[in-house]
Amino acid sequence: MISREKHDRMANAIRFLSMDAVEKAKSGHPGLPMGAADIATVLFTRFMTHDPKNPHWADRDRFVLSAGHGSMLLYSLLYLLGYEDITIDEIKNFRQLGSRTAGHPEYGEAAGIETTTGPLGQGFANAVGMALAERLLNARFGDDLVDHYTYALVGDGCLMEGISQEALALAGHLRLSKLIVLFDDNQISIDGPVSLADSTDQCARFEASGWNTMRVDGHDPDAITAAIEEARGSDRPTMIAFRTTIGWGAPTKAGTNKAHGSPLGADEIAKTREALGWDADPFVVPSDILDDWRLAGLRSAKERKAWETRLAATDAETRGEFERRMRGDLPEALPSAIAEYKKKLARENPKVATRNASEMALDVINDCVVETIGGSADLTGSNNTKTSQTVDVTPGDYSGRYIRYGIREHGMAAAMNGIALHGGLIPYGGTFLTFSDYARPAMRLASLMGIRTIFVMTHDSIGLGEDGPTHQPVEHLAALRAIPNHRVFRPADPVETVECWQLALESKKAPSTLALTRQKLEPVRHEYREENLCARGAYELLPAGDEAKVTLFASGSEVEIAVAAKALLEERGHPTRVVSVPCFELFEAQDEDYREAIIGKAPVRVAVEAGIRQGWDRFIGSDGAFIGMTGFGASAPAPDLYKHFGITAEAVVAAAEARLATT
Ligand SMILES: Cc1ncc(C[n+]2csc(CCOP(=O)(O)OP(=O)(O)O)c2C)c(N)n1
Repeated sequence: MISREKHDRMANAIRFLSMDAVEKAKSGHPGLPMGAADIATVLFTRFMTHDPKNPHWADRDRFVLSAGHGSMLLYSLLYLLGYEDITIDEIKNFRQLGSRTAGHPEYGEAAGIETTTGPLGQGFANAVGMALAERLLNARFGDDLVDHYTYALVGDGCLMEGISQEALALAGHLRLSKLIVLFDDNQISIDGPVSLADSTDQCARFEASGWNTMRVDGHDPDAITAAIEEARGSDRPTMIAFRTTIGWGAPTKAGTNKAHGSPLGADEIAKTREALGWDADPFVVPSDILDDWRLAGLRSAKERKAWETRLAATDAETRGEFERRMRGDLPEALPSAIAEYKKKLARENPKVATRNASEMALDVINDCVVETIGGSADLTGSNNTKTSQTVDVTPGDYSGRYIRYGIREHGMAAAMNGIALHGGLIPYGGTFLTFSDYARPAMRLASLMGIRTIFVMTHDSIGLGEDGPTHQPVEHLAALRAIPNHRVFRPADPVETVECWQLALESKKAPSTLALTRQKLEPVRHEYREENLCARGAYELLPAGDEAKVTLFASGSEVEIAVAAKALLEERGHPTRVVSVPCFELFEAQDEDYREAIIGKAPVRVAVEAGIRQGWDRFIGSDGAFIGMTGFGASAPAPDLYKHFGITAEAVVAAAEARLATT
C-alpha cells in the first residue's frame, strides 16, 4: 500500500519532469500532466497490468492518452516506470528533432505509446476499437490468453469533438465493459473556461448511451482508487469525471488557461518547487521516488509470467494461431486460395461492379484469413462488406466478425485503427467514397502510424448515378492519394479487385483504401496470371499493335473506356497502348526503369478517370490530355452522366487525335 505522502511525491515527480521538460523545450503543455498526475499515479501504481521489460506482451492493459498535448504525462510515466525507450535524455530532448519524445505521442517511437494522439478525440475512439478488439479476441481465445482493460485519458477537448459522440455511442451500445475512460474534468481549455463554449453534462451524455459514470475528486488518491476499482467491476463501459485543477501545484497559474499550453516560466516553476517542497534539480528524480516508480513498473511481472505459462500450456495449434495473428502474419494458404480464385475468374469472366467483385474476393479471403473483422457505417448492402463468414457482433456476444458501426464514419475509421493497433485482427470497414471526408482525420492518422486499416469505399464516382453530386466523389481520389503512406487502390475488374485486396492485406505498414464502383464493368483481365500485376501500381494492360503513338492511362471504371478507345484508335491507324493504374503509391515505389517503361515514349498521352486531374500529370505530363471531371457531378443515370461530362471512348479518341495532329 502506498502512503499518501509517497503518492504525492510520486505524482510530483510527473509534475516536475513535465514542467521542466516543457520549460527546456520552450514549448509544450504542462497543465494536463500536472493536473492529471494523481489519476495517472493511482492508475499505474495500483491497476495497470503491463510490463515495461516486455512492453509488447499481448495481454497487457492498454493506456491511451487521448489528450495527446499532455504528452509529457505519458513520457514521464514511461521513464519513471522503466520503459527502456524513454530515458532521461529523451525527456531532456522533449520535442527536439530525432527524439522519441515528440510534441504529441507518436506510435512506433517508443514502446508504451499505444497510438498516435494529438488530434483531440481520436485516442478515445482508438480506445473503443482496442476494447472491442480485446473482447473479439477474448471470444476466440478465452480468458486465459486475452483478458485486459483499456484505459483512455480524455480532456474537455476530446469530449467536445464530434468523434467522441460516435465513439461513446458505439462503446455503450456494444457494452464494452472493460473500457474505462478517465476524464480530466478541469473545466479549462485554450481559450479559457470550458463554459465559454460548452455547458454539456458529460456524465448525463455518457449515461444516455449506456455508460456507467462517476464524479470523483481527481486529486484524492483513495477516491480515485475506489472509482477505478468500481469501474473494473462494471458490466458497462465506465466514464469517470475526475474534477482536477489544470497545472495543479503552480501557485499563480493553476486552474487557469495560462497553465495549458506554454512553459510556466522560471519564476513560476521556482515557486512551484517551493510550494510542493521539491528541491531536486530539473530532470533529477529523488532516488527513493525513482525506486518506488521502478517497483511499480515491476508490479505485473508475475502476471505476465503466469500468462506466458498459460500460453505455453495451450495446445500447439491454438498457440500457433494466436501467435501468428498477434504477429500480424497472414495465413500461408492465402496465396493459393487467391490463385484458385483468379483461375476461376479467368474461366468465368463475370461482368460485375467492383463492389460486387470486392464481396466475391472477400468471400475467398474471409474463408482463409479468419482474423478479418468486417463492418460498415450503415451501408452494408451498398458496400458489400458482409460475407457468409461474417456474423454480426452484438452487445455481449463478440464471437461474430461483423461490426455494425452505425452512421459513424469517423468513429468507425478511428475504431478500426484501434483494432489494428491492438493486434491480432485485421479491420476493414465501408462507406461511400464521398464520405471518406467524414473519416479522413482517422485515415490520415492510420497513414501516419503506418498501420493496416482497410477502408472500403464504394460508389467511387459519378458512376453511382442518380444520388447526384452530394454523393459523387470528384476530388476524393486525389485527396486520399495526397496523404503520404496511404494506398489508394482503384481496381478495374474482379481480377484487379482481388489483387488489390491481397495487396491491402499484405500491407502491414500502410493503410489502404479500396475505391469501388456501384456500376457494372466490363472485365479487362481475361487471362490467368499468377503474378499480382497490381503490385506495381501501374502496368501495361494492352500493348500497342505497332510502335505506340498513344498511351492511355486509366484507373478503375475508366479502364474499360480506355480499352474501347484503344480499339477505335487502332482502327483509325494509331497504335495505342493501355496502362491500368490501380495504385499511384505503389507505382511511385517502383524503380526508375520500370516507371519510365510504363510511362513509355508514345508522343501522345491521355489519362481517363472520372475524378479531377490532380495527380495525373505525373503520367501524362502537363501537356497531356485528361478526360475526367472539372467540377461537381449531377443527378442522372450513370450512362447519361458519362456522356454529359464527356467521359467516353469517343472523347478519348478525339483528344488523342487532336494531339496527334500537332505532333
Ligand atoms: C482536433 C483538434 N482541434 C484542436 C486542437 C488544438 N488543441 C490542443 S489542446 C486544445 C484544448 C484542449 O482542452 P482540454 O482538453 O481541456 O485540455 P487541457 O486544457 O485540460 O489541457 C486544443 C483546442 C487539437 N489538438 N485537435
